[in-house]
Amino acid sequence: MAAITAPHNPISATDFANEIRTELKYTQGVTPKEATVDDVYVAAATAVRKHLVDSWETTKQDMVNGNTKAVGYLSAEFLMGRQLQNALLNAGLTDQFDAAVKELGYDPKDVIDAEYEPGLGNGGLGRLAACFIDSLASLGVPAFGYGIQYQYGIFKQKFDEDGKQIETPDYWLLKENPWGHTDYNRQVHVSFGGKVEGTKWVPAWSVRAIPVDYMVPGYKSGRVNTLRLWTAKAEDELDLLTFNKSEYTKAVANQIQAETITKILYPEDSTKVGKQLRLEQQYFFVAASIQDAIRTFYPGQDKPDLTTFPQKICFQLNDTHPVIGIAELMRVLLDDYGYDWDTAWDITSHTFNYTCHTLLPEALEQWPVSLISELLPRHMQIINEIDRRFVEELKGLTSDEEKIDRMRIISTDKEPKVRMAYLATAAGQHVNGVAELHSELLKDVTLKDFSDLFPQKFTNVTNGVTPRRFVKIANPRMSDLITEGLGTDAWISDLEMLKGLVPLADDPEFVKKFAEVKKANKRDFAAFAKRKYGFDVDPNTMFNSMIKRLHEYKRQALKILSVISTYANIKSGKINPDDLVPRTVFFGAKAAPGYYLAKQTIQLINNVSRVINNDPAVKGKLAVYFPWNYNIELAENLIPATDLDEQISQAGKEASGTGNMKFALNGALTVGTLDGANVEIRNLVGAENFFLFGMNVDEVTDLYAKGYDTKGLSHDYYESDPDLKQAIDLVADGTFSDGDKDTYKDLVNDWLTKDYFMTLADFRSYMDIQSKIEETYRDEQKWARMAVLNVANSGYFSSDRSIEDYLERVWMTGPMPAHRA
Ligand code: 26V
Repeated sequence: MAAITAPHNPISATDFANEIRTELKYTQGVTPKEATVDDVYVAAATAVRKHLVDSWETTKQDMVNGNTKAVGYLSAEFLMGRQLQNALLNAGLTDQFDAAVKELGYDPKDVIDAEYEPGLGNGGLGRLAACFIDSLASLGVPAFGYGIQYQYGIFKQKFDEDGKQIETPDYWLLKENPWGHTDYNRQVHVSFGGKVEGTKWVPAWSVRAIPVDYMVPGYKSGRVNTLRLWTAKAEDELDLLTFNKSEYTKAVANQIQAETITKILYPEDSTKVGKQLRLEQQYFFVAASIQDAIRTFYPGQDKPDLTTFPQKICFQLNDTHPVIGIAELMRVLLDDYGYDWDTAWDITSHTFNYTCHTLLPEALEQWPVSLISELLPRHMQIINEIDRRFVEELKGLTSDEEKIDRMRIISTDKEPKVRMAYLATAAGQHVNGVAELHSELLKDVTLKDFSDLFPQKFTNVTNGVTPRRFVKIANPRMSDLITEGLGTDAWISDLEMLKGLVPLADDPEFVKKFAEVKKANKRDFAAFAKRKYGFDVDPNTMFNSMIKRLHEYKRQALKILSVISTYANIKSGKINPDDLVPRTVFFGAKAAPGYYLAKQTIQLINNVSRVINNDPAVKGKLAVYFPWNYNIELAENLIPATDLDEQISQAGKEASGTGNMKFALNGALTVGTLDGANVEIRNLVGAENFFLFGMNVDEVTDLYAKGYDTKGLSHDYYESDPDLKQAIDLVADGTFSDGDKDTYKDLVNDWLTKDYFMTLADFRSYMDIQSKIEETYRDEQKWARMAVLNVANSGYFSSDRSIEDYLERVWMTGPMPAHRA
């Protein structure tokens, strides 16, 4: 059966303008004359939504009535980005919108710009979830995204006059949110605390979980899935009895306690936060989602046959955050539906799969048994039993007692903890890493004992990104050129078709056009940077970007030290500035509020930027900009304008990276280490089209074995490399802190005594590759040709391909048959 491809929407621009007018009147209550651009945005969003409602409805019906297993993507983060352009694209209304809005007297760009970007995620993990639900819908796979409707997203970042990061709250719901539909009629209840009597849980308190539903329209699939984000409300909004006694504060206490659960996204990423509230958040959203899945797939049934549950839906655990769901499904089956342990376990273990997104041991969550016992006493009982039975199973597989001890779900230390990654691995059908190298390291290091005994559970699914948002929408010029080159726009849903561009890399005409697209994108970005940040960016320089969370392992320090070194060598005359390729370096990065060294690095970058940009000696040769509050919007603007992308993490630390894929797909060349998905990018685009430097995983391991971080070996690198020494000395001597020698002393001290992520050890190799980069860049034609080859060979990194891999290797399901009215 041919898949349905949503036709270009047949309505005219004039009709769409009328629909917007109708929404202005009936939704916003304003006349076109009174309307502001914010009104027009809400009206347009509401109008587009209505074009998607029919498909949304049929998708839901077909999912429940059909027999294609659905996917429930459980994720504490969904970093969606703005919705309007994506909704227009998938509704086939982009052109009508442009014309209609102009007819109403507005610039379409301003209307798009009126949308406030929701920041319900920290970084790569949350953005991946957003790409995945886009691809699930585009492939026509029945799926729910389940997560949390935080009232405050990731903090807004500003810099103070010293260049320090300041965090301010992100109250995104202050602006109208036309995409989320709060469905009070579909609330469920989630309980906490209390005690167990025998095996009966008597909770102490509960909250209401209210779904806020978002449409997830597929691209040309005719399908619209649902993202369901839960918001917490008190059971009794207000305690009237107390209120009548005039104890107002006490009367609203319940409400405050309940609403705190979904108040704010934890701004941490990869660091320990053993906070009760975080466990409350995790349990809250998975418990609500499990109830929701049961009622969705067994509508109106009091005593459903839940042995069929794994045929209805499988849950993907996006990292350890939703892993408490395993104990919750067991509890529901045992206590609410009366199944025996073996049946309940059989259902549960066939329902969950787990994706690990890290190799940093500190990011693998472990919850103290004491905390779980207090908040979820029945779940702790169940986890104890899972652990006991797991140990029994292990005894049948190995006689190695130490190994069994290492593998226990509940650690045996003084303060025992539940290792959530182990629980997920023991209970789930599959465990996957997010890039080939990462999956290998998971098997060989992080989860080695498990992969030795359960090799069949382990697989890899390399990450991907959605070509709709990150190519078609973000880079319209290049998209048009690709469509022209291939003679079709079918590549947007079949990204491997980009391979068809390979021969065009040898067509000077095409390569020239490609280079012109990049130049135009750079001019656009310069205008955007001026408007938004007041920066005077020179679009005739090389654009060199490093945008990602600020973390030591990602090594923004390496980049800034190299910039300092180049600057110092120009100043001292060692480098003739006329020999340099003029370059503008961009950073975008948020640091977790409690991450001290990361925050010092931010301050250093800002001050290097201030010094360099104000020094006439390097004017026109070297500039550094650090636009604050890095978010999806900035990524969408900067990536298409970038010539050179930095992926310079210490080998073995970045699980995958997804920014690297976005850049390659937009014709930036990568300077990078053999880490995460860089390895696969390099293999596909060709080693000659990738700037490789630095140690590989084995070399890193050897250097640790020699005592690099424990014996202070970094100091040797400092002493023996005059460029490195000079750069670090400038940081230490106050050049970037108005003469104050203390500002960066902890950072400098860390570099010289520990340098766990081996920034100093990789410095020389990083500097050496720069000359090759410059030499290549000087040959415009050559650089552009390499860029074309990067695009042509990166089709593999579509999240559509990732989802196809999950379907085949993990979920064992596929698209629904196309809908027939
Ligand atoms: C961990 C934690 C732990 C404590 C509290 C808050 C919090 C929030 C997020 C995380 C997850 C850290 C793992 C993570 O973000 N991994 C990234 O996942 C990307 C998508 O797979 C991948 O491309 C990046 O390489 C990887 O760092």
